[in-house]
Amino acid sequence: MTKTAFITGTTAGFGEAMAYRMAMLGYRLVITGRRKERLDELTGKLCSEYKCECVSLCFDVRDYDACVEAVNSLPESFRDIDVLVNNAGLAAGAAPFDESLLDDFERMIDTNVKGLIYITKLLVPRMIERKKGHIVNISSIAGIEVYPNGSVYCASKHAVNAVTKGLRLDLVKYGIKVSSISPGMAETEFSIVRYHGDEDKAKAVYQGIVPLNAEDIADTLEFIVTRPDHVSINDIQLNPKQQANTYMTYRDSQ
Ligand code: NDP
Ligand code: 8X3
Repeated sequence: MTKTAFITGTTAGFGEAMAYRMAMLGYRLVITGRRKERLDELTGKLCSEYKCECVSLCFDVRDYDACVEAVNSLPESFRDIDVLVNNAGLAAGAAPFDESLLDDFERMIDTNVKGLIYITKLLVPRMIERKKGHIVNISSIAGIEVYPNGSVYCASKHAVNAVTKGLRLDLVKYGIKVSSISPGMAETEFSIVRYHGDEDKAKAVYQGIVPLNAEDIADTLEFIVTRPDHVSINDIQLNPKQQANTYMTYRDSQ
């Protein structure tokens, strides 16, 4: 029986790579994001290259009514979600708290925390009814450690970890697994978004190191969802070899 995965934020980075990987593993897919052209392109490739049955939903996870409308629009055959990957997220800005923009703080909390909660709240009831399902939240090393100039991004990922642990406690009785992946520095569109489109600043983040890439995260998701039914992976934290923690990175030029 074909399983269904619902992945948020598939128009770039980790989400896109995880969509391809889940298609390769034979899943039927619900892919989401705000950029319709990218969703259409990805849907086309998933269908033609992997013969994947795929539905794309274009909406903003910060907008609860849009989340409801999107989930309600799913065809019946896509409503039983076996794996939910809460991936959509961002960092906005990297500055001391007092110099940061309130709007950036709100975007991070609304996307990384409230968006994850909205989607999970909408999809969990059917998992409970079916007494099966697996939720994989994309957290971050920033959910474990706090670094200078990252207070609210780190707060958002600490919140993701609290929600992950709370869900695990509340859903264990239904046989639903709850996991998280906590990557360190990975080169995607993440830093371009964080620096508000400044590509030079984004590139500098990875100067002198070999960062993680989206395939590394897809590998991690594959490991998590292919364990035997009795095994639940709580969290996998992975870093580039040159990153010791959130603020100690050994660069080639050093
Ligand atoms: P990218 O910027 O490459 O991708 C982010 C994805 O999230 C895009 O598909 C984007 O789609 C989607 N997204 C962002 N905001 C919204 C929104 N409001 N509504 C719907 N979709 C949204 O970043 P990554 O792939 O690197 O990041 C994915 C996740 O991994 C994030 O949660 C991030 O915090 C986390 N992470 C990233 C790390 C890194 O170093 N790259 C390390 C650790 C964790 P669209 O713009 O089309 O809406
Ligand atoms: C992104 C990882 O620590 O570079 O979540 O901000 S970090």
